[in-house]
Amino acid sequence: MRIDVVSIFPAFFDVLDVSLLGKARSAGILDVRVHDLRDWTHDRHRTVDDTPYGGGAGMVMKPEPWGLALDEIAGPPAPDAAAPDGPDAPIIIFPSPAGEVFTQATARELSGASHLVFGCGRYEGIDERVFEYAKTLGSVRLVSLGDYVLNGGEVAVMAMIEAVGRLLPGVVGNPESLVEESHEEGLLEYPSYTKPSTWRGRDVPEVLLSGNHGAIAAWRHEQQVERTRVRRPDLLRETD
Ligand code: JEE
Repeated sequence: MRIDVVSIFPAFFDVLDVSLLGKARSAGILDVRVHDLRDWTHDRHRTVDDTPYGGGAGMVMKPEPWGLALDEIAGPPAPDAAAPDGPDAPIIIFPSPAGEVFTQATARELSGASHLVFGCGRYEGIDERVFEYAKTLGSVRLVSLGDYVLNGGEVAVMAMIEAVGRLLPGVVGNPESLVEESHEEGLLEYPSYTKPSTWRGRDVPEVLLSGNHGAIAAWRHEQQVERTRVRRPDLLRETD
């Protein structure tokens, strides 16, 4: 999978080299390229923002650098109007507090693509025409990491790359853990323990030492349901 990231803070993404995904990159499963939006400015101050039409607080990202960056990275607009939803068209993702919420289902959808382009906004966001223009180059998604306010798209994109990257074949070391994840989907995970069996006066639940695999599976499932009921009742309501 090819991933392009456009940001005014490309150094944010340096940590991708040291995480789990660093291995995927060196193994050739993931080709991540990070670009500085200011490379597509032409004025002395490499300006990427301006005041909002209609007034209001803060600054808005200018459309021109974004247009040039997207042309170069996502390919120029195809003469064929159908091309943006073709199999080779990239998925262009803009993190936004006003986007659809990013979930494991979103990660799964994105993990099936061959080319993702992430556009990281800053300030109060990006001129709305950039999103419309991006639709001529690929399939566009505005995605929010969750219902809280960040200062820009970078942290959200980092989370999305990690969530998508670990679904690519050959990235998570143990494919069994992905199988188990899909098994108990929709429930919180069960509690985990390792050695020693007693630590600071606290014992590991006896059933886990019993060797009774049926009893262990039943106990873990029960723990999952109870934790979900207490912490995330929204996950138990079928229609939500
Ligand atoms: C992209 C700029 C900062 C702060 C105005 C008005 C918004 C933009 N889950 C998530 N939270 N925030 C983001 C996110 C934030 C971004 C950008 C993503 C680009 N910013 C910014 C404040 C505002 N506020 C009242 O409603 C809330 C706009 C994000 C993701 N993904």
